[in-house]
Amino acid sequence: MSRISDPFLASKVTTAEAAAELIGPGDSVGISGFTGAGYPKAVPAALARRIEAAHARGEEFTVGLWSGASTAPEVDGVLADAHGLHMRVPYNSDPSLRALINSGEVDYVDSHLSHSAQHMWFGFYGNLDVAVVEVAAILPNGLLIPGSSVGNNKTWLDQADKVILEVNHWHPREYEGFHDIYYGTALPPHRFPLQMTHSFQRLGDPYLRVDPAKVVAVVETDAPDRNTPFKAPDADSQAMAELLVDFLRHEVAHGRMPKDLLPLQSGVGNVANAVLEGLVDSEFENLTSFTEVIQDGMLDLLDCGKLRSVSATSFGLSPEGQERFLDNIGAYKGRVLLRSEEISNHPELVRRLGVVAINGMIEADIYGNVNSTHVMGSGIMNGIGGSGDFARNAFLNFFVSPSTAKNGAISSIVPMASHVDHTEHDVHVLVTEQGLADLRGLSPSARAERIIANCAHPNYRDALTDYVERARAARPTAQHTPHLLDEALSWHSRYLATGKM
Ligand code: 0RQ
Repeated sequence: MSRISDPFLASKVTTAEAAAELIGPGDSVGISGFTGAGYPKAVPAALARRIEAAHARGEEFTVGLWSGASTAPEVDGVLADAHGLHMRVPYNSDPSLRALINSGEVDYVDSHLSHSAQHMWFGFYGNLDVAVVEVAAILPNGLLIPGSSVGNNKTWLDQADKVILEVNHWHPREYEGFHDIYYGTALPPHRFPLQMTHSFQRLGDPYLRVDPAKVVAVVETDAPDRNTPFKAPDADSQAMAELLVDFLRHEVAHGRMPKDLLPLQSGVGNVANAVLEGLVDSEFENLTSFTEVIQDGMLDLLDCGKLRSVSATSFGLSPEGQERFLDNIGAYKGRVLLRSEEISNHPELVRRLGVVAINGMIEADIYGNVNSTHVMGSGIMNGIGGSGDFARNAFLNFFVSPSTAKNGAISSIVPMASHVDHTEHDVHVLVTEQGLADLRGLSPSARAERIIANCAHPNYRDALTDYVERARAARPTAQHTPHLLDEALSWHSRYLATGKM
């Protein structure tokens, strides 16, 4: 059955190659896609081929790439391999592109995801020349049924000079009704409050809108999302998940949270998934989620009836999870909503709803500053993503990581973080496989003692304690956050000196 019911837009159907011809050197291109879901499957690859051909003729050809968040090898990977990018915003996790960012070839603007749309409206990123957005179908009236992610699609469709649509037959037509697209955002000083007091409340419509006059091409595809398989949670992830779920019990017992908890946000990855699995086996019921990405663990919680509803901006399922979702799609309707990322991650909503935020980290220092993004202070891993949107405004936040990295060669608890994404003022609870440190209400010195005792690996505890004691002794009149500046960062360079990084 045709997925393109609008006759005018149907007249725009063409090939990916012809569509890619409409993107020129120096253009800024806004694409759909978030955590490997809902990215365009055909046009970026055709663009990469066009760029490679131009380079072979000795012509310069790069574009700026704006997305929702991470995409897939078919977008960031092929464009990086073609050396076709000069700028990337707001998030990347592709290894080929990471290498080009870290070598200085590509300018990367690693930004809070809730900021990325408004920074575009404010004009901080310049003009958006082309949007390439994947959808599930086009209705007779030209409205668009979004696909497996929403991300920044609404903004790119609104703001781009030209629009290329990819209609992907792989997405279920039954996606209609799974989305909530809010068109009420305005620029300051004309903003209204977002009237949401429950995490599953709708603010907008199920459809994306596009001005048909801007649509220059429509390309049909039938290709799956990236759908990366999950690793089974390892012993460390399970240990962290148990500590975290126990701590939620402790909070309920102390009357700080209702027994059905508060809306949960969980970052992507192994530990987050293990926490969700831990909740499946727990006594908690009637849960809600106000998050960014729906992973397999969320489906498990929905399937067992413990999770009432989930609000997010994207799926991030394994192939098995995807199959399970498609097989039972009717059972998820009315319990899953995908929204634009400026809403899924909105600070106003995260604060009002009282979200419990769980995110990974690269390292934390003994005073509670958290580094989510940089290895050894300089090279970027992925980006801040939504972690700042959620953590800064959460009712309660957790940062989780194994206590060591690189097979124990480096401690994830260090005297001074080599880069800070979440400051000591924002961070509530640190969790490693060694234990959990509740930092709320503690001074920096008390935090240092608790983090070293509870979270640091035993191999590094004495050295960290020795550091704090010597720092205290060195400057008796500067005891608030004692540091030995010349030594603090040597914790990182010691590992660099091994030549393994
Ligand atoms: O490197 O892949 O080369 O082996 O960092 O680390 O332990 O596999 O953990 O996959 O959970 O990622 C913070 C990166 C953790 C992630 C981060 C090295 C380690 C490995 C990955 P290799 P792990 P995870 C909402 C939330 C920011 C965005 C965010 C992240 C690699 O959670 O990107 O929170 N967060 N979004 O070896 C040197 C250390 C290290 C280290 C880890 N101390 N020193 N290397 N590594 N710790 C979702 C979105 O926004 C989409």
